Amino acid sequence: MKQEIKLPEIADNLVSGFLSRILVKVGDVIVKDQSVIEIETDKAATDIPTPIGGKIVDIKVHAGDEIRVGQTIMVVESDSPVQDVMVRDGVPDSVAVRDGVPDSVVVRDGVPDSVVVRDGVPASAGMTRASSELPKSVVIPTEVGTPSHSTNASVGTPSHSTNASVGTPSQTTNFPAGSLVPASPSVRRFARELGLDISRVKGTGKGGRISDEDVKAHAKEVIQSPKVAEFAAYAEVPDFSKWGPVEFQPMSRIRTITAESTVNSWQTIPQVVQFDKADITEIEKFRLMSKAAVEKAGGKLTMTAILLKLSAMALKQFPKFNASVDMKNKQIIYKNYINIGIAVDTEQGLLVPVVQNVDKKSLTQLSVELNGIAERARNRKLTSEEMQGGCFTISNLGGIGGTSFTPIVYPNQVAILGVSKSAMEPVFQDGAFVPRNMLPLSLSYDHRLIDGADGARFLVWMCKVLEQPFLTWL
Ligand code: CAO
Repeated sequence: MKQEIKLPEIADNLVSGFLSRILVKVGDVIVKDQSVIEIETDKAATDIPTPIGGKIVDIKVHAGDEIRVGQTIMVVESDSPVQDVMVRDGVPDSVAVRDGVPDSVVVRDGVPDSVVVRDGVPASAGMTRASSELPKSVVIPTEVGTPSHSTNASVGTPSHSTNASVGTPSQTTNFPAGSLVPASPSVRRFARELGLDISRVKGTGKGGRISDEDVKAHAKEVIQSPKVAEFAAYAEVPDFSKWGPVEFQPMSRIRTITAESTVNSWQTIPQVVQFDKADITEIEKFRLMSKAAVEKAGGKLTMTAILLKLSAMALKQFPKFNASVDMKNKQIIYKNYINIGIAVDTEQGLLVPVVQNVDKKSLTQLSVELNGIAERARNRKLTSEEMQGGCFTISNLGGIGGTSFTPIVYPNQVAILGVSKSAMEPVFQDGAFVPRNMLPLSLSYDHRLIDGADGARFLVWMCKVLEQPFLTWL
């Protein structure tokens, strides 16, 4: 009996694809699930399997054709009835899959041939169910043996996440790598999306069959692993005592939070740093002149206090910098208040207390408040309220030294101002070199929201206002 093989559904909302290759010819005897053509979409190149076996009597399509879902591809002489085949993400529901890779896909360097890679990033890379549903502060480590194309969450992340499963509870591998794991393609796909190695999942079904629930249970186990919670499970460290004496010190709470927060930022925020230098010669004269008056009020008029004041003005001028990116709901949250975090170096580590409503306070008030929170931070007297609600952060390392650095944007903020040590420099002005006090600034920002031109404008504005503060009167 002659039967038609049609193009099955490949992925959600995909109605057609381009035929890149025909993998069989008229007269071939094919078996069920054998790949017969290769379809290319804007996402990937995918092998299409036949839902029935038989002898090919006609091929209705040509390489280069655009083929629509449901269109007849070929005709076979077969006794078995055609069953619907669902192909999603390149994995037909009935194709045997090893380690998340369909049997029919050639794998080179860990990347299946059929995955289109652009600029070193698989075309399917992006926000996954896994990354959008997981708690913000927890990173699910990528497991060893998971094909790199399927681990969206790991694209562009530091390499420490690539062998993260070492030492996690999922160490108990149920199936040796390369063996056939009893799980349906949709379950495999789900595990892949979570960045999990299916061969490590314990199947609770008949004959060890793995279900969605088993994958979820495994993911939960990985997340709740104490080592993951402490971010110490990215990779097992070598035994350094092989090369010399070592000492162990448990990580403090502050160090742990700093590690978690910086990893979270580094992995979720694409950051760009803009550099500039401000001529603070005049403002420095003003600072020294006004120091005594501020001291009388109980404050210390430093460059940090001045930058607090001017940053609040800049945030009003450039509201994008006073916003947060909410990828889950695809929205930008603009704040109508201005709270600025100040990085404080303490013996226990870095703390970032927040000065509230900076725009509503005078320079003297800010100097007093800054003095107070920096002191409370160093004496470990900050309340949890004083550590919350920051919209933007200033990190001034100029009291210590250095010519420039690249601060890391705090999670849920979009920019941070780094300040290095000011110094007298020869500046070419009106045909001659003149000594000017120059302050190096670096602005790290979240490129998801802020474009390069925005970053440059913000910093140029800050420099201008530091040079001529009366510009803010206009
Ligand atoms: N260039 C030159 N001198 C500077 C300066 C700069 N950018 N910033 C501060 N100074 C000077 C101050 O004027 C002060 O000099 P005097 O004692 O002669 O007046 C001296 O350095 C010390 O300043 P300070 O630290 O007491 O006060 P501050 O308000 O400038 O800074 C604070 C407060 C809390 C920001 C700072 O003490 C601090 O902890 N800095 C470290 C921040 C940090 O660790 N950042 C890294 C975080 S990771 O991104």
